[in-house]
Amino acid sequence: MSTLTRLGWSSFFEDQIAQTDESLRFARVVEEQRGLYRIAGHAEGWAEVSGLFRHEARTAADFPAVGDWVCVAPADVVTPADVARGFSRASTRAIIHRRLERRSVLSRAAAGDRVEQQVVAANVDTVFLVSALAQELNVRRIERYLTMVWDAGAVPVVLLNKADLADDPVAARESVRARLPLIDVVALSALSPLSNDALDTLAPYLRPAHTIALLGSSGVGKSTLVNRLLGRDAIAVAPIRESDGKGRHTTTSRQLVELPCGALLIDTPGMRELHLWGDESAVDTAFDDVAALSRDCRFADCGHAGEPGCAVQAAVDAGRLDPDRLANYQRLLREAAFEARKHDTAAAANVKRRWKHMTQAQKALYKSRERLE
Ligand SMILES: Nc1nc2c(ncn2[C@@H]2O[C@H](COP(=O)(O)OP(=O)(O)OP(=O)(O)O)[C@@H](O)[C@H]2O)c(=O)[nH]1
Ligand SMILES: [Mg+2]
Ligand SMILES: [Zn+2]
Repeated sequence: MSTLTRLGWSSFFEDQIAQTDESLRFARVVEEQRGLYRIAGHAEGWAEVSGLFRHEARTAADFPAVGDWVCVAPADVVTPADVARGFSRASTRAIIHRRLERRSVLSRAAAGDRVEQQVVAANVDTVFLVSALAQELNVRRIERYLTMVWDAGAVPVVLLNKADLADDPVAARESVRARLPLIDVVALSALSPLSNDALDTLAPYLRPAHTIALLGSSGVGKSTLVNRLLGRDAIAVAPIRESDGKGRHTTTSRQLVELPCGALLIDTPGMRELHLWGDESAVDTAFDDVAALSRDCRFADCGHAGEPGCAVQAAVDAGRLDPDRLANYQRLLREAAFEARKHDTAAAANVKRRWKHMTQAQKALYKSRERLE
């Protein structure tokens, strides 16, 4: 397998470069740290985007993210010969001139002054949605993420980690399975070697050049699982705080690692709550001050637009809430509701696409089972 193929290159990307300069080199972003990108492929090491790239980018989502394929100019590439001549990879940065179109993209709503789309991972085939059996499972929440993963163009798999802490992990898994009949659901413990049962279910996904992103709240054990699958401790994990059983946001950057089996795993920092882009509750998180005030409104469905007994409007009148902030909140809620409706009208198409994904995944599953037998 060529280096690029090993890293997940496919005809989807090949087709995008048919007419471009042959001298360009291609690489995949395997790590991102504050505007610097570690790349692998035709070029290796750290890279940054060109001035023109930066100039033309309209939103944060336009910039490369882990999993993206990018073009770098050959002059910028540090070859092994350059290194032999004394060029150090640390001091020479490749320049990224272009990001190829994404086959799939996982985004979340990033909370700041305003809610912005933040790309969590690009060109992902499968998403391992990780929950911990230590806490009470919220299947409705998992269901919502499933839809969003499908909409992002990836196939979701539900991983129930920390089976060692559950009274009856098999029953827990079966009840989730009953609710989500189309989805592979695995109960496992990342602290011990995976059971044959867990490996059987995961094997079809853990195949060469297949990109898998791990998503889930902080502390559910995503990095521990990556280390388990890697067979070594490559990523730092931290103990759960005793006081509240919550994680500490140990992982702070996203990174793609190649497993011995050839699958490509993207570890992501846990979100306090998993708020994917297009999720109305993401707006509430970014505006939790407004959301908290609105609990005191007389009507549960108060639109904070002149209704009697509106606690939010009262806070604005009293100068305790910036009216611009309220306006932003309302605009974003409308946008999120619009997005949700759009998804509803596209429901038929989604179901079709979902089935296509499912049948593809099922096919792969049966094929790999044949191989295993
Ligand atoms: N009992 C038990 N503990 C686990 C298991 N998997 C992970 N842990 C522990 O849970 C804690 C958090 O694990 P991490 O892997 O850092 O969690 P994470 O999801 O990567 O967290 P963030 O990086 O903050 O998003 C660590 O103390 C792990 O040792 C498991 O299967 N069983
Ligand atoms: Mg982690
Ligand atoms: Zn109100």
